[in-house]
Amino acid sequence: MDELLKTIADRVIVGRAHAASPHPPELAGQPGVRELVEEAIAKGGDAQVILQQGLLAGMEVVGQRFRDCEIFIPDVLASCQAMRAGSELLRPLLQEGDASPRGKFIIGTVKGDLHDIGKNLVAMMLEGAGFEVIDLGTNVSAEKFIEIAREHPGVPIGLSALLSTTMASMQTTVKALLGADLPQAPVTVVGGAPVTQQFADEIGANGYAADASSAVDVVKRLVEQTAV
Ligand code: B1M
Repeated sequence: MDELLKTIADRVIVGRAHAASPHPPELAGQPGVRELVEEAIAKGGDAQVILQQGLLAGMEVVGQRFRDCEIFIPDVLASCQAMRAGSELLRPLLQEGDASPRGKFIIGTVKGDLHDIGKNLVAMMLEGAGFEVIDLGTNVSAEKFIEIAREHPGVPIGLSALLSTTMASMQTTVKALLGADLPQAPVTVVGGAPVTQQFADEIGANGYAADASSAVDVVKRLVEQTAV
């Protein structure tokens, strides 16, 4: 299984989504992330392990290479497609288990920010924990968050930001939600690579989560607190 997980990570890095893909040409005819994840599942691999040690391990390297200017946006997009081909297969498995209905959860990536892989994982894990997720997508304005918060009073709202520049949008959005005339006070959870607990406290967010698994714990805790 270790070798298979390593190959999955390698195929995420080179952006090989599936066997029929022409990219990259030197791997023509060879399995992509989709087939390899199918194989790992068929061999009884744990969905969390495949996600962490296969897909996310690959994305970690992609992030380092992008930062070091060894690869460029088209390469990163190919890796994102490969990551998606695998995570879609894992989605139903990550949703098994403790999935008793727990209410709704709103999530979006803040205005100016197009990164959605982390946000999608958070949404997937919350669905897995029994939440009905309302996913607003990326580049979501403060006005849109307020509109949806008004339609769904008291439902916790997750904001994701991946750029240091869009942390300002996150701050603006939380401030706008707190200042909006909503039927119930908004409950916000923030996260994304540049976001920290300290920043969450500074902007008045109710919760911060460093990764998708801890987002589930934070949201559950906030829901319990608001129900008391
Ligand atoms: Co972008 N990008 N990118 N990029 N990109 C980063 C974020 C960057 C760190 C790369 C780098 O330079 N090292 C850098 C930001 C630097 C900074 O601001 N500090 C960067 C840049 C600069 C840019 C552009 C400006 C590049 C350019 O155009 N010159 C541009 C901006 C576009 C925009 O948004 N307006 C850009 C574009 C892109 C692509 C479109 C090519 C692509 C995004 C495709 C997509 O998402 N559909 C992309 C990608 C893929 C990355 C990297 C390589 C990977 C991000 C990722 O998906 N990671 C990234 C480098 C890196 O992060 N190391 C980078 C995997 C994902 C699972 O992790 O998103 O962190 P992450 O999510 C985690 C946690 O953060 C947390 O849980 C998740 C799962 O554990 N989490 C939450 C996330 N949201 C949460 C919400 C929560 C709780 C937890 O509660 C609600």
